[in-house]
Amino acid sequence: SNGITRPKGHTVSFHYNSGVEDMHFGKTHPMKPWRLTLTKHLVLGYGLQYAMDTYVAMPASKDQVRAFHDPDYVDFLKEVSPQTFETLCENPRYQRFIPPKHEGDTVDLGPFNLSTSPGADCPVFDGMSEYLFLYTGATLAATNQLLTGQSDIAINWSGGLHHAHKSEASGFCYINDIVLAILDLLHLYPRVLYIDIDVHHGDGVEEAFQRQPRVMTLSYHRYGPYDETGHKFFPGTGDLADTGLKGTIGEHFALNVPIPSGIDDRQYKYLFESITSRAIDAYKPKAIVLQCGADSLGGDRLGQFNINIKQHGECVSFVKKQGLPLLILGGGGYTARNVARAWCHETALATDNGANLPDRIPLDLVPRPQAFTGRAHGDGMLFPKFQRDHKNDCVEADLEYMVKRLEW
Ligand code: VJV
Ligand code: CA
Ligand code: ZN
Repeated sequence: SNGITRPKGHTVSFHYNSGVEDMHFGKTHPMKPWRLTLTKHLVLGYGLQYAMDTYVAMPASKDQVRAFHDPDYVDFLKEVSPQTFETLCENPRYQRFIPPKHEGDTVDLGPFNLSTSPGADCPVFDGMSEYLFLYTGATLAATNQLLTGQSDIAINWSGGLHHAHKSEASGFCYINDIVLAILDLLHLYPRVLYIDIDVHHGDGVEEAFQRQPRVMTLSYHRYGPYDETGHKFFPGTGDLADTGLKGTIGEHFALNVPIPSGIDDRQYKYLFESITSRAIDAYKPKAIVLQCGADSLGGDRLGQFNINIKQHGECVSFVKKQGLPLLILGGGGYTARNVARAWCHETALATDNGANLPDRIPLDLVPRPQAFTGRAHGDGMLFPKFQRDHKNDCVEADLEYMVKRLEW
């Protein structure tokens, strides 16, 4: 055999629908669903399917999505395509969702922060509606698997879209599958901890539960003063002082760990383990949702951290070690080969096969990028070394200060 075994003492399930793969946000848009194809082939190439239960996800229903999102937004998302966009925009029902124009806007925005302009964060593209309801369906199936006790760990790498708001798309996210999952978990578990290691702040999830003490959100992210171009790192929220909505019972149930660029493995490990363990000890969650955005890896096209796959994976192992029902989701990740390596490695860790992956990947089972559509996907070689390093702006004293400040 290939040395891959099922974990002893816990069950892992993997939820996915290949329908999410062949989507294109736009020619040079950083979000490439094709990274999910690469991840799947790497997982299968190693034989990790033998270590877990694999399920083909069904699309989420409109009713399921309405548990968080505005019904008008849900109908729009279900109907929208590049062909129907303009007509839908004329519909009086959606007028109140069209934002006022700002001076210097580079793209024309329609309702819900959606746009057909090629430079938009949240473009309307062919097949988009199917894509959205499929990644959401996979997250809800994974959640249900935990709720019914059929899995102890459930994985959906196509989910984890943490920026979407109730009636607005944001930062490549349209449906907030994480919020929907947590709402379902609250039916059974009195307290749910949400942990977010994507390089961006998990603002959509934090906002959704800002008045809810039964959900604690904890995001680690790049954050800092304005850069040379006069912009803040997206989305610009998640200050250390932001701990939930003041004056509500939700106050103190949001935690934010703002991090300068270039943080390395050792520094990240120190922050992640000291803060996460304090949060768990104090809050005593009964289930955990872990968003594993891979844009916190060194060499990411959008990210600015210098952490390696090994440390990214150690975050997953650290959370798994708590022995609580665990929903593992994807998120960002813009250097596709690294995303696939990280998420395959983390699938192995979840199934206790971390030590069983041979150093050499089974290349014959990993499709080469050219094999798909002939279109340029932007990632030539599969696994070259990280190409870009970010200057380490982390001052040790600041990291220590953050850990101290988060004591409560
Ligand atoms: O920084 C922003 C917002 C702007 C306005 C819109 N323009 C396009 C970019 C600047 C202020 N948006 C971020 C969004 C990051 C979303 C991260 C999502 C996640 O990883 O947390 C979870 C999945 C941003 N950074 C880089 C870009 N947008 C970007 C967008 C493009 C692009 C290049 C960069 C959109 C289209 C094209 N190129 C062709
Ligand atoms: Ca984060
Ligand atoms: Zn991100």
